[in-house]
Amino acid sequence: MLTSEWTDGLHCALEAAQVFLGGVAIDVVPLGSGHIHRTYKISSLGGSFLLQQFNTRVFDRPEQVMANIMKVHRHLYYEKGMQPVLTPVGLSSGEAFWTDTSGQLWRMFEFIEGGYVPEVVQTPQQAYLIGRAFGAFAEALADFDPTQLHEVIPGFHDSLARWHAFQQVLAKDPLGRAASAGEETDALQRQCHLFKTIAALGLPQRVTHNDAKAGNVLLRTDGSDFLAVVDWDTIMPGYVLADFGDLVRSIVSPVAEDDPRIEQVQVRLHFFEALCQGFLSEAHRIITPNEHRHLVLGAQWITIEQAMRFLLDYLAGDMYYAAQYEEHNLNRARNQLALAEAIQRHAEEMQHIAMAAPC
Ligand code: GN1
Ligand code: MG
Repeated sequence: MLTSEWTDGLHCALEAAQVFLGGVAIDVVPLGSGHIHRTYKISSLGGSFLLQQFNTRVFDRPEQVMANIMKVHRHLYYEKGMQPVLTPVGLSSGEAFWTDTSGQLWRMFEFIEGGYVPEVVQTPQQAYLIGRAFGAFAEALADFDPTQLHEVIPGFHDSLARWHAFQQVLAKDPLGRAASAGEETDALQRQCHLFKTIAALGLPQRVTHNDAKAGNVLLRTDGSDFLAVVDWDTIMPGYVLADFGDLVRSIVSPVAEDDPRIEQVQVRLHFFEALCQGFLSEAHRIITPNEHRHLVLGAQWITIEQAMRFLLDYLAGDMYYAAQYEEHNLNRARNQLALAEAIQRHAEEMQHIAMAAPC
């Protein structure tokens, strides 16, 4: 049975869709599993669209997000001829957002047809294609000046600042949850030296996606190729290691990031190899030797950072990542810590594989 919140959501989404499309929307269906926005597929007489209720708590500078997306769209579509490519649909007034009567922001994109997103990556071929999609994305953006983009979430991958914030929340312990997360907190404590190592590498700033997880690539339904990289909200200046790290984090484990069966978390080395082959087959033209040498370190870094983000949110009371049950964010943190440990155990083999891939 539909909850009233859900029904209201559909009703509001349809109203927003009519505003964007001048009244020709005919159907609305909830879509996707993102943590941040609410997403709907809109069918209309003029084709299909993706509509989102935009989360202004996470992105408090929505105009900057859309300004970045427009610039990246122009670069990829007009200068690189990338197709299909994420394409925003504005209002007839030219504005990117519509604000409803309750103050919620809505935005729209063209719907990219013929694709699917695997929830958990099931074959090395999928890992290869997802790697290639993000490798091509990085390559196509390598000549785009990162200073042209807004830093939409300042310090997004500043792990040292996040570590500081984590310790503050831990000390306050607003919900009395710290006692139930003692082991996880200790594990983070043991790993946080990596944050300093990464900051000291002197890596080049590039235009990066910053949410380069497998779920943000559309694959062709027939499995023959990738279609497009989506979810561009966090595109901003960053390190290529962060994107590669998110790819590893979301591809090598056979279970989803919130699976509580942490004994099932492991590194599937042949998936990692396929990912490296795919990513570097495109990105080898732009990656520096220093970046190449540190790809595996990037995977460890981002996985630990993600564990810290989940654990911080658990301690803070699930303010950022939607939690379906009380220990959801704690389980996410446990899962990611187990993955970081597995990556560390296999680091030597992974390094060998990454260096053997074409570059
Ligand atoms: C969030 O909403 P989604 O799933 O696209 C988060 C990412 C995390 C990811 C973990 C803006 O992305 O950074 O890696 O959850 N996005 C933001 O699944 O914080
Ligand atoms: Mg995202």
